[in-house]
Amino acid sequence: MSEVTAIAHPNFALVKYWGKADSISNKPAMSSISLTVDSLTSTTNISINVGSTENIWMLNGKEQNDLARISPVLNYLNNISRNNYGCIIKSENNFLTSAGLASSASGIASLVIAYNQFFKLNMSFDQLVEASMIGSGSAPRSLLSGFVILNVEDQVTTRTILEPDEWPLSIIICITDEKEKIVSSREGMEISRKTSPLYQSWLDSNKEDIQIAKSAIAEKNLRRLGEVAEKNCYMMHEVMKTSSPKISYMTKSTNKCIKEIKKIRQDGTDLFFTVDAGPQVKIVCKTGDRDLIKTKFSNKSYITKIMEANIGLGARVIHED
Ligand code: 2P0
Repeated sequence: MSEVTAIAHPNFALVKYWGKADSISNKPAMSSISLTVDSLTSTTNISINVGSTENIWMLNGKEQNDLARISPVLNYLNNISRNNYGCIIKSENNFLTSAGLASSASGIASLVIAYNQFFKLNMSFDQLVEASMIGSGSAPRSLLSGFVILNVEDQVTTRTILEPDEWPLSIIICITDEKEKIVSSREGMEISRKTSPLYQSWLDSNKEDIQIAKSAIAEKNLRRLGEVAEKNCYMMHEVMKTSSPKISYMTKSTNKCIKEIKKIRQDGTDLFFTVDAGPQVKIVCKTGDRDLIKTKFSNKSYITKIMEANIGLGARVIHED
């Protein structure tokens, strides 16, 4: 085989991961629930770097000097494949990289799936989870479709709770700032774990948030899911803000966007928001309400771009040659 390409979508957490239990396996300190987002894509193409044992990583067309972000994953995979080849790894995102849209989750998930296929490793699902997690604690969720739970209570388990076609929801992504973030999630969550006085209560509230979100998803109750997702989102951002140094991913534009969402809800449309490690606002709504909601944001000066998506599929191979 001369090359393999795999695709993965980012996932947005409704009950979020912010803090690690272990920085080597990169195991999250809390469980999380996400939804996989279909129109945003990371693709990774793998081929052999003929005549060399060196790995080359191209991200969005640019050769990366520093492979630190993917080296631990490649080491894990190389230990299974025991190959002596260098690889050329070409990763492309069709959306903003490192701006709070979960590009590392989809990037790593697509890399793991492409590598597994290229070297015919037949890795078990648990191994795929383990490899992905080493690269990004949220990446195992991008292996799967729909609403996904990453449970870390005893052992790590990852599974789809609800498939995309079981509850037709849409996601509207309001981009408020296209710059790459200054504090990476990895740095930020370590700062929070070590310094935020709210970190322990953030951990303690995780079980209950997971239970509420799971039952809201089972009931397909958008209002109840929205309440717990917004509460969980605010709490994560409070943990960030009370860290030392303070971490602020939300901006004035983020807050203006949230204010408009609350107004739309007051006017009778069911929707909710979530915000991750970046200033962009993700809205979850019924697919039938999507166009109406989009028009409410079409002329807002604090939004630079609006993207839309439905709930998507897990990581998969799309091409092999
Ligand atoms: C999440 N985030 O649950 C949370 C919400 C951002 C805010 O997982 O250090 O890129 O590589 O495990 O997975 C982003 O963190 O961090 C993230 P690492 P990752 O989606």
